[in-house]
Order: sequence, then C-alpha cells, then structure tokens
Amino acid sequence: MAHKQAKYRSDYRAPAFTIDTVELDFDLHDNATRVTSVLGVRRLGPGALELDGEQLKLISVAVDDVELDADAYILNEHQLIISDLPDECTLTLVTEINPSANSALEGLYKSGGAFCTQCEAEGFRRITYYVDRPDVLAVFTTRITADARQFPYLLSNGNLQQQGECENGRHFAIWHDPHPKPAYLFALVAGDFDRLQDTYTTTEGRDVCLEVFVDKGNLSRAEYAMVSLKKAMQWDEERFGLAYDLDRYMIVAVDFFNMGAMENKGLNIFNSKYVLADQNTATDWDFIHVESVIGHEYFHNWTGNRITCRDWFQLSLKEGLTVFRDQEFSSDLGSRAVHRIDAIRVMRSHQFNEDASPMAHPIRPDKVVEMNNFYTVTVYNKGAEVIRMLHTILGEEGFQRGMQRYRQRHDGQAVTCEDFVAAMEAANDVDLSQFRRWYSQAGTPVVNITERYDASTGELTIRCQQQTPATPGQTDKAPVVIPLLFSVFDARGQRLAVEHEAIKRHESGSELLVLDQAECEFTLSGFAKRPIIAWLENFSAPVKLEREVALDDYALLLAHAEQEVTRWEAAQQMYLHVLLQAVEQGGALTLPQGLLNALRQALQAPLDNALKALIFTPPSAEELSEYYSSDVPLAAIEKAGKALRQQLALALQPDFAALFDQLQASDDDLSGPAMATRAMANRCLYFLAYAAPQQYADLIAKRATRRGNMTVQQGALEIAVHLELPNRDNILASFLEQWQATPLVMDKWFAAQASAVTATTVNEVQQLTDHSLFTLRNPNRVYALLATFCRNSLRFHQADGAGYRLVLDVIKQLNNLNPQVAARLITPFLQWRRYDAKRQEQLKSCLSELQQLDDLAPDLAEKIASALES
Ligand code: B3K
Ligand code: ZN
Repeated sequence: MAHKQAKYRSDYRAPAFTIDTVELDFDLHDNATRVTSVLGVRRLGPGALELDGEQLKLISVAVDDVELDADAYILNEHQLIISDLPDECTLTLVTEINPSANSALEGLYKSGGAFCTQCEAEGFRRITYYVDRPDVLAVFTTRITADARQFPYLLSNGNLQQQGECENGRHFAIWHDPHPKPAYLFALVAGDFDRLQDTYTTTEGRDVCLEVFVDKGNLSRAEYAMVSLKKAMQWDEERFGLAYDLDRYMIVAVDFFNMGAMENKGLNIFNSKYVLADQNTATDWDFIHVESVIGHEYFHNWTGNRITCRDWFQLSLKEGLTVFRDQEFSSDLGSRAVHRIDAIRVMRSHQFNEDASPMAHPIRPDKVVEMNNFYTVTVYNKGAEVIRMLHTILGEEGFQRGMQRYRQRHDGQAVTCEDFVAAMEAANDVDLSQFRRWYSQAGTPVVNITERYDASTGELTIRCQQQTPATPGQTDKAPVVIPLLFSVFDARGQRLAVEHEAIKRHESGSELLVLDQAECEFTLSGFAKRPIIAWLENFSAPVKLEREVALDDYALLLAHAEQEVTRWEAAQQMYLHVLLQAVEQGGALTLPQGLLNALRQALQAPLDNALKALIFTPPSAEELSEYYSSDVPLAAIEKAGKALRQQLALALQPDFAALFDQLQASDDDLSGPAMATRAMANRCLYFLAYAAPQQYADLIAKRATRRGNMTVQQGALEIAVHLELPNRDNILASFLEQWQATPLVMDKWFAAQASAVTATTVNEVQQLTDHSLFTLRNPNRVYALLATFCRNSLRFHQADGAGYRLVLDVIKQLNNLNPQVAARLITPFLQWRRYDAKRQEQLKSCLSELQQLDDLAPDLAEKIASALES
C-alpha cells in the first residue's frame, strides 16, 4: 500500500468547491450496490473540484447531465479531480461498492443480515466520491431500494418523505434531512428488526417519535435504552437549555461495530453492547454505560451536529465537550462521586499512559496520518478535563453563559476549538490566552507541592511548582493554567477557613487557587497546629501531584474529608505509598497498622457502598507502572499487589464477612443503592475468597451460575477465575453452557480469562482465539479477549515473550481484516522503551516485523513509525 501522507493542522484551507445539496440513490445488493449521487456544487475559490473516494468502482460522471469522457477528469486511488467546472453545477456520479466484502466496518457494510454505515471520520468516501471533509455542509435526500422481505426497514437521516413498492419484491423509501450536515453524519440502515417506539414532547412543543431498532427477539432488552434516551432529552433541556430539532429520533443496534456508537443526525447507529440490557445479561456498569453512551450520542446533536468541526484536528471541540456533558448527565442522575472517580481512573491508567507514549498528542493534534488513530483518551477524556477546568474557573453560570454565546455565534457552522474558547472568553469577559495552552501542549504536567509549617508564628508556607515533560516533537513547554481545588483541615478533621487574596471559595465547597506560573509561594496564617490539606480535590486538573506523603494525614482525610472523592483519593494515596515502597524492595510488603486501622474504620463507616467498593479497590498494576519511565519492575509490582490484597483479606476477614452478610439487594432492583450493594458485596466476596478459598468456593459457584442478575454472576465468575479457585474450570464450563447463545454475555466470559494474572493466562487466551464462539471479524469479541489481554500488563509482558507473539499474530490478521481494530491492539507495543533490555528487543522486533508487511495499513504504519522513531 502506498505510504499515506501526514496532514498538518496549520495547512488548513477552505475547499475550492462546496456542496449544498446531495441526492443519493442506493440500490442495495449484498455484493454490488449501486450508488447514484447528484451533487449541487458551488465554487468558493480558485482550483479544481477534488472529490475523495476509496475502494470505489466508478461507473460514470456527468456535469449538468452531460457525461464526461475519461480524459475530462483525473482518477487515482484516492481522488477524482475535475477541473474547468462552472461556478455552479450539478454533478452526477454513479459508483458501485461491495458491502459484503467490507470487513473494515467503515462505509457501507453488512452487520449480520442488515446493511449499515459508519462514516466518521472519513468513511463516506467509501460509499461515493465526495468532498469528504467536515466543513462541507449539505442538505441530504436519500432514496433506498432493497428486497422487501429481507429488509423491511429502510432508514436514513431526517424525515421519511415517501415509501412504496417496486418490481421484483423490492421496495423503496425516501428520506430528507433539512439540517445541512457534513458527510460524516450520513447514515443508512436496511434490515429486519424489532422496533420499540415511544414519544417525547420537547420544551418547544415538538412531538418527537422515538424508535429503537434491535435484532429480532431482543425487544425487552431495548427498554432501558429508550428510558435513557428520554432522560437525556429532558436533561439537556434542563441543564443546557438545548432541545431536539427533528420529528424523529432513531437508534439502531448492530452487532458489528468498531466503536461504541455514532451520532448520525436523527439516526444513531449503536454497538449493540450499548443498547441491549436487562438484569439477566447486563451488569450494573453495563446499564450505566448504556445510559451514558445513549446520552453522549444524543448530546452530540448540538455539540457536534448543529455546531460541527471545521477540520478533524478540532475533534476535541465536539468530543471533549460531549464527554464532559455525558459525565455531567451521569453525575446529575446517579452518584456524582462514583462517576468522578471512574473518570479519574480512566485518566490515570490510560490517558497518562498515552501522554507518556510515542503517540502523545495535544487534545488538538497538529499532525495526523490516519484520523481513526486520534479517537483517543487524550482527545476525548483529557479534552473533557479541559472543559471541566473551564467550568471550574468560570463556575456553572459563567460556563452556561459561554455555551449560549457559542450557540448564538456558531449554530449551523463548522468551527474550531479556538472559536469555542473565544465564546467562553467573550461571554465572561475574561482572558483565556494562557488557558489555550491546554489545547496545544501534550504531556501530563507535574505539580510539586511543599508545605512548611512554623509553629512559632502559626504560618503555613506553601510552594507550588509545575513542569510539563517533553513529548515527541514538543521539547519546550510553557506553564499552563491549573485550577487547584483544596480544603484545609485541623488535626481532628475539622474544616478550617482560609483567607488569602489569591484564594477564593469555589462553588464546590473547596478553596480555589489558580496556578498559572511555573512556581508560586504563598503563606496562610492562623494555625495553632500544623493543618492538613487535601490537594487537587475532585481531580481539578489533569496533572500528576508530587508531595511528601504522611500516611497519618491521609488516614485523617479518609475518615473526615467532606467530599467523597477526597476520601477515596486519600485511600488511594495510602495504598500507593505502601505499594511503591514495597516495589522498591522487590515486592515484599507488610501492611502498616495505620493503614489497616483506617481501612477497617472506612469499612465500618456509614459510607455509600459504591464508594466503599471503590475504596477497597487498590491501584492496579497498570497504574503503578505509570510511576516508572524505564525498567518497569513488573515482577515486584505483581508481588507487591498480591501481598497487599492478601494481607488486607486476612486482616479484615471478619469485617468483610460481617458486612457481606448485610448486603442484600434483589435481582431486579436497578436503583443506585441496590447497585452499590452489589458492588460492595462483590468486593467483600473477593477478599473473603482470597482469605479462605475453600470455604467460599461453593458460594461463588452458586453465584456464578445462578441466572437472575449479571452483576452477581460476573462478579463471582471473575473471582473464581482470577483467584484460581479449585472449582474454576467447572464454573467456566457451566457459565459457557448457560450463555453460549448470548454473545454479549460470552464477552464477559472471554474477558474474565484474559484479565487473569495466572501462570496459564497466556496459553488460555491463545486457545480461546480458536474457540468456536470467537471470531476476529467481530470487534466486540476482539476487544473482550485481546484488548483485555493487552491491558493485562503483567501477562502481556510475560518474560518469555509469549504474550507478545500471541498479539502480534492477531494484529497481522487484523491488518487485512480490520485495521482500526488492529491499531487499537498495538498500543502496549509502542511503549517498548519503558521495559528492560530483553523485553525491549522482543517488542521492537514485533514492531519491525509488522513494519515489513507489504500491505501494512496506515493505521498501524503511523503508530509503528512513531514508536520506532522516538
Ligand atoms: N463520533 C463517534 C466516533 C467515530 C469514530 C470513528 N472512527 C462516536 C462518539 O464519539 O460519539
Ligand atoms: Zn462522541
């Protein structure tokens, strides 16, 4: 494959021609679908009309109904270029595509028996020739023709205008979307589904028909998605003042989908994983994710669709903002602390890792080869943290004022991150010049804080320093704007007031100090004794905090801090302190009495059980690894982690047992408290089984195989597999027998085995790639088994290299089948520099082997090049 050229953000230029109207006609057939596209084209500036196209068979081109000879245009592998066009004309293109052969799941493809599309970012060019860039906004009309029996539903964006019968048992439908949109939001679905229908009346009085389409027989598993959709519509009206703008909102669930879901205008297409849920088959977290992804795609209708991106470098404009919105949605509806902790964990275990990798990029990247490689935790999750910092600095009212200004200025346009920041700035009369560095600088800033208490004066002098490490292509970093939320406590855990001109009381209840210099020092006074400070409360900035750890201070915060996130953070810092110390000593660990006492107290305290479950989840091996930039001491990390869990289990066994007996929730109760109860019951059971495997094996087998609630079943299955209980094989076999016909549940069975840290893990994962229920063609299966394994760093990096070879082999196959999925699996190879010499050699040789493939996909090529160059 020809080497794909990099694109640079600074090279942006408006296109020579735009497209105002598109009339598409699809004659759907499995192997040869004919697409006729009639484009209303208009000149914007000098130059030829450059249409993008990939893997298309061009049948004909006509300008104003006059067919062009082949010498009237230039056709190459990626483009169709037509010069000498009038300033306005109608272009008619006929192409042919083969949806059945499309295993990359981009463009038009078959998922099971249905036709569906995925066009973001650059998939529309696999359907027809087009100016496939997000700043070309057109009004689409789509006619679909297909066999009536096989494909009773023919769907596209907007409103249904007409439908009817054709010859040969075929039928047609015509859809019209009045809102101009970029091609990446185009969608088409044809298939046979069960349909759940409902209505919603917006605050503006619009009656909206809501429809969820799922595979036959799954109607009852779609109800939660429908409820979530209505909640999202109402929430966006109440919190953001944004109402829906079409008469119809459709969601279609498909089994073959590379990502979570897609916000196509009026016709969302979802991975069935984020639609189908009932308590028998979905865990409590699955329900929460369904709600949040349904919300996310719905919220895109304003942040993404009505106001879209000028170019793909601006992706975080819609994704960072929409993730922030979905996080707020989940937090307003459920436990704010639990959702915040979830987001913090994603940042610390995945985004920090990406920021330290050869693929590190700012939330608004400057250079892209394959756009699909930039749907990252940096663009999405760090992007959301940047929006959250704006929210922290401006407050809810100021932030909403900025959102209104953004909408007034840019509704119906394709804009930039700069436009968003400028709207926030104008609406609040503030200067955000320095804040903009968050958009341009990659890497995780490190904030170092030292405190000096002077008992004679009662003064506390605080010194803060910030520094951002170099990342590929960015050696010099300037200081960023860091909102630091914190609270001050006395030695009994009472909150102390703070007075200082640089500090203000924030609406969250914390103090707010905005750190914008490389360093600053300030003095607080009036403390009879040394005060204790909880820094970076609520993870108020995506930074790493460095400070001297006093275990007792954290014990105090765990017991007394007002904010739940601060309590959880205190526990995490205590674990980290003990674990990192142990790793330095090769992994040997003895739990300090202070930590044990603090945790026992937390276990008995009247805290939310969901929070308790998180407090009793110590940092993962992956999170610990983040503390080492070279020679990651994997063996010591494994040993220390095991010792910590075992000693916790033994020391607190009676407490876990007593609590476990009290934790009862009925299987069909999906309320917050019931979910919290199940979460903590699973944690208790984990530690109990650790302490006394024989004693709990039967109970765990019962829970793992009793149908009724998947949180209970999956929790027990994981314990049995991860702790290698004596009845583990029987449990796996019964679970398989029970759920073999339900792929989304089988994914949990695959993942439980791929996430285990046992002597047999690598072998078992290898064998599971040949399991009859496994296929590389379905992304969900690949993610469940292999992406899970790739995140299992203790086994992926197994010293003999067997983990590497296993994944390498899969990546080679996926390079041809589905490059997007392949590129996701390569992530852990990129960081070869962080490991010892032997592993470095092995990882590098895997990368070189891939690089030598004749037909290496650009998705992989870009990542491999960055890893080997850096
Ligand atoms: N916007 C889509 C992602 C499309 C991915 C393209 N490779 C889903 C989302 O963020 O809502
Ligand atoms: Zn999104």
